[in-house]
Amino acid sequence: MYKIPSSIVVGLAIFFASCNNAASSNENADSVTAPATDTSVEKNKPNTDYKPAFAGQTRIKAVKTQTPYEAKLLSSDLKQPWAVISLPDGRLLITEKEGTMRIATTAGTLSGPITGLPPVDSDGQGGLLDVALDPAFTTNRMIYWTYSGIVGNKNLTAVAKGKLAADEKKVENATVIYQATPPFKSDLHYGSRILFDKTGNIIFSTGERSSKESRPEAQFLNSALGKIIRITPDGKPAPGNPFAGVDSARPELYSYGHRNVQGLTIQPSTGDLWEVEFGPKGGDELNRIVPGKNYGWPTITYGLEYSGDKIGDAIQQKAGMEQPVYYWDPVISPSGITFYNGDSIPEWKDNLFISGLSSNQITRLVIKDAKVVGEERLLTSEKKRFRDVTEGNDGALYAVTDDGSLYRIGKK
Ligand SMILES: [Ca+2]
Repeated sequence: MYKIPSSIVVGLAIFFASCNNAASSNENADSVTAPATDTSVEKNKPNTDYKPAFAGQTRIKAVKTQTPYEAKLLSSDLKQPWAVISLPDGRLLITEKEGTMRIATTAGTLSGPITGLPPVDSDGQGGLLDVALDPAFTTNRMIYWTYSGIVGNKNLTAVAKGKLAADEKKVENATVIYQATPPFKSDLHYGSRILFDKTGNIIFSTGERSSKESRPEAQFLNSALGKIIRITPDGKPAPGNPFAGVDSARPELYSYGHRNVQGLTIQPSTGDLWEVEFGPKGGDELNRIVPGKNYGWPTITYGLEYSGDKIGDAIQQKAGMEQPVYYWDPVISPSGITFYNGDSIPEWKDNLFISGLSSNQITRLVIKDAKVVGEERLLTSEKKRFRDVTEGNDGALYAVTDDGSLYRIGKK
């Protein structure tokens, strides 16, 4: 059996003697320390004086993992990985931003690049994004992925499918099944994560492409920007969607009013759909998605423009618009998310794990009855931009970083 050389075992026994505010990097160079009575992991000053809609919506009390665990660096040889998911045999399927995939063993051995995917526009935040397995993957080898597609001199989030060849070197018969129109010329805010729901349909996310011109489309029901979308494996609107039969609304829409959803997962214990999305300066959000609901962007937000200007009417709550279950100010830059469903670290059961980019951490949230009741920051000492996190078939978490690293985080 392959043994991890001790030289690449890092972060040994990260017991987290304390929640280290020095390592919880954010973009606020001028932040000041909050009062000592603050029991949350966040010690930096918020960007705004906005008040939460309910107690516990932000800066919940810190919790600490008690079971000894460790983070192992399995590989540093990925090329800008964007997503990591588990294959039925326990290996990991990883997307790379420039348009290839690789398979990694849980010992960190990487395959060569898997090719055959349609071209991606990998400028800026674009590229090959997330991937999901067909529920019948074991027999049909079908995979589905999201990516930044090129349309003339514009671009958009698209969904494609294809068959992972038996030799695992290419994807066969790649077919584009959905394009999140209208296309727009931007290299920002494509979303995107993709998964299958229990009905065998696909749920995936988009972004609103970031510009002030495209941003209002998050509220438009005739646009696919800033949405969570539910389609069949052939790319048609899925049966039972909330806007089916509503004039001028697209029947593929599932929820709306989103900014840039880069985390999407189903909670195993409840079947609920959860997402995280990037806020602007402040206002990163965790939402529990109810079909047909409006999640508010850009009308309501707990953040500011990057310039510091207020957004819209500077309101945080409005009738008919959903409140986030939780928000962060300063931001954590939430990317992938997964619920831990393993047994090896008992206190992690049904907790949500969030890979963070600018925050250089993996956030652990304890969730009870659809409310956040505790927060912890993991792997802060690694100083990496964590792009995605998933649970392996062995009950450990696996995470990828922008600099090409693959980590295993599990019981020590
Ligand atoms: Ca929102």
